[in-house]
Amino acid sequence: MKTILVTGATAGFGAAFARRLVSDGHRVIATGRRLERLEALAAELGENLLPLQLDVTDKTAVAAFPASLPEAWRQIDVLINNAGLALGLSPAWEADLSDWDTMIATNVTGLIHMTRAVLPQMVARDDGIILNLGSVAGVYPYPGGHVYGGTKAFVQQFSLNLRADLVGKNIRVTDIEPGMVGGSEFSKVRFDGNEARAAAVYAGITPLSPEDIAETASWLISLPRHMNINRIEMMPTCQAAAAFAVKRN
Ligand code: NDP
Ligand code: 8X3
Repeated sequence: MKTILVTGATAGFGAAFARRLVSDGHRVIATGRRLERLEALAAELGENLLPLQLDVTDKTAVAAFPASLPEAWRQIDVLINNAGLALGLSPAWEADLSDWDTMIATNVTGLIHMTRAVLPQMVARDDGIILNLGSVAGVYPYPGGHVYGGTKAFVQQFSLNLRADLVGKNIRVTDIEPGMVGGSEFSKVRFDGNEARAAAVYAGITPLSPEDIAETASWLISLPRHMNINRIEMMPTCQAAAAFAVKRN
């Protein structure tokens, strides 16, 4: 049984990680800003889920978080840096600067502070797993992806660079890089609560599901200690990387 800290467990992938990993026999510390959602998960999943409110952009709270855990939960075996968001899809020259700041504060600064808070105890034990949620948006550009894609490119390179520091240690780091995943609040958040616009993103296709991403995390966590998967890029079969933009006269 591992103790697994999941950020952003109030919806989407994070809630799917909690359900799958508790059913795999692990214990999950489920965090996010909407405490009532975490408490509902605890009511559903029982004593192996610990619901705790945490905003990853609150640097002080993140730094204090590991030591503030109940003693029996203080050894974090797996950190899943999942909390993240895309805001808007306007071209760069029209994008809202505060949206850009929020994406960087959450997807980049939140993720690195969370990692820095948990990593020392993993190094001291020479054991641990960090799963970061990157995206195909960090590899392939698309119109309106600007800062969101930039944050996910950061997550990929940060993940690879962590392994450079950790070489020789039994601490694994994987960047999980999904393409289109439905069944989460991702597009609703991106389009500022516009449900119709969010639904249109997945109209007529079968995207990946949060459960598919949880299946991947479950597999990664089950691997032998000596085996590090650096990156996993995954897409639904309805999606492929095939776009070069060409503007003709
Ligand atoms: P959701 O919007 O469904 O979930 C995002 C989660 O992040 C929520 O639980 C939200 O909780 C949490 N979150 C947002 N801001 C903060 C914050 N400041 N502090 C703590 N938690 C926060 O999206 P997904 O499940 O789809 O996305 C999960 C991750 O996967 C993200 O990093 C996303 O970029 C990435 N991803 C998503 C893809 C997709 O197509 N869906 C594809 C590739 C990657 P709360 O608001 O309660 O705090
Ligand atoms: C989410 C996938 O293609 O909307 O990271 O950027 S995409």
